[in-house]
Amino acid sequence: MTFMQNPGPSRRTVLSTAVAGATAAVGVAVAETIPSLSAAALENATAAGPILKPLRSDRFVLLDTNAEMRWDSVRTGDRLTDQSHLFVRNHTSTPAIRRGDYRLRVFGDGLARRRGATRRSFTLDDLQRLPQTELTSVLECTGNGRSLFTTQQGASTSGTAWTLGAVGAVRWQGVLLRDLLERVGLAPDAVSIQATGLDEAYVADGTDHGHVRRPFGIRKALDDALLAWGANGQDLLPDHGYPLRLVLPGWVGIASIKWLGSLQVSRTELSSPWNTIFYRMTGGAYPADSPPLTLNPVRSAWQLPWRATLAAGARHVLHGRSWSGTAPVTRVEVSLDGGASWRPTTVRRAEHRDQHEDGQGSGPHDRSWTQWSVRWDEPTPGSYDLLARATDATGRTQPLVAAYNSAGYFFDAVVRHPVTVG
Ligand SMILES: Nc1nc2c(c(=O)[nH]1)N[C@H]1C(S)=C(S)[C@@H](COP(=O)(O)O)O[C@H]1N2
Ligand SMILES: [Mo]
Repeated sequence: MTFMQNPGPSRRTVLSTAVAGATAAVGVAVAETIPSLSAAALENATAAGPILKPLRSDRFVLLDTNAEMRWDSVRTGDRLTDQSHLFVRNHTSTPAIRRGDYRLRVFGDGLARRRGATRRSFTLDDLQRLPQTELTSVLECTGNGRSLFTTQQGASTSGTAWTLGAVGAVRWQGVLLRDLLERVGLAPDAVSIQATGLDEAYVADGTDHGHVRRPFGIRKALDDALLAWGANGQDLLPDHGYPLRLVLPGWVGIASIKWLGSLQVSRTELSSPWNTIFYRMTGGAYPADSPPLTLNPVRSAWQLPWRATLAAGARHVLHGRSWSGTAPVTRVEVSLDGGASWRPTTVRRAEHRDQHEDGQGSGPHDRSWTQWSVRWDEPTPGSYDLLARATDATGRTQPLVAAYNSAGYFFDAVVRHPVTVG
């Protein structure tokens, strides 16, 4: 997958629009929802907690050091997920990092050997002088939907018991990793890059695994990997990686390392516990050497409370969203009778195109989720399971049963969403 020429808006138009939008949006968000996190407060922050942003109970469900978005709080008009509503997955705690102290270190034997000084430590100002890019992607935890292995398939797993809310769609602002690597210089035989976070070391069951980090291949690095300082036109919130995070579009959430401290570029394959122990399939029918997980599967959710009550005899329009790590979702069918019969939905693609400042990298990528709706006229009283099944542009779809694995990754089965009509 490469970017293609795009005769779309000029780079200046795109960026000045984005900056103007950002200024307006930040003012609103700071005043209304995050009063304690003004720009000044971010610079002077000293305290760190598991999660710093407000977590209203009508928006989030708290799960240990994590928080998931409630699907019944998603409004149809909101195509993207505001950071104030975005799920948080923290292995430890959100660190307080001052913009002025921040440096991204780039090192390793996969960098070209050059005479003289090569810049290998970047401030945020340095990075923001490189060509800027905007892209939209769905950020989703590998374990999203995990609790459904238990509630729907009667199997027990380890890990955070998410329902379906460890997901959001975000328009990111940043610099493509390939633009940074071009400037630093890449060895022709570089194969692997390891991204490491600045949050504290992760200790589990008495084992210190070190800083959260995960390697990825050079192909993804040179394709669409983004170093992001902005989300939907605002600075990243501390919980989402301020001042800089990696974004690997379409890939499992763990690949998008927050509070990015360093990138090790290597001529040999790198590894970390996050691709050897965690985030690969174990148990069930999987072989012992199942590879590290990369692309997310296809999933769907209804914008309804779990066990929602709907009025009998009324005319309803039900809404939901579907997404896939591989390609846009193009078709969604639903069953309103527990799977006995299926009908098509009306789908609305969001059409978020990438925008690259130098005009060269602008591409036809569109990796946001797909919104859909279906009418349900005059249902009769009773208990129902609502089912939604999405298919992406490559033909990948959702099975009726998700493949069991002991860590509960990739619950991609069609979910049976219970509602009562009364
Ligand atoms: N440094 C660091 N990066 C991280 C994590 C973390 O705990 N530390 N969690 C990962 C996981 S498992 C997920 S799903 C996403 C969640 O991103 P969010 O909290 O911004 O929604 O961040 C990833 N990046
Ligand atoms: Mo995750």
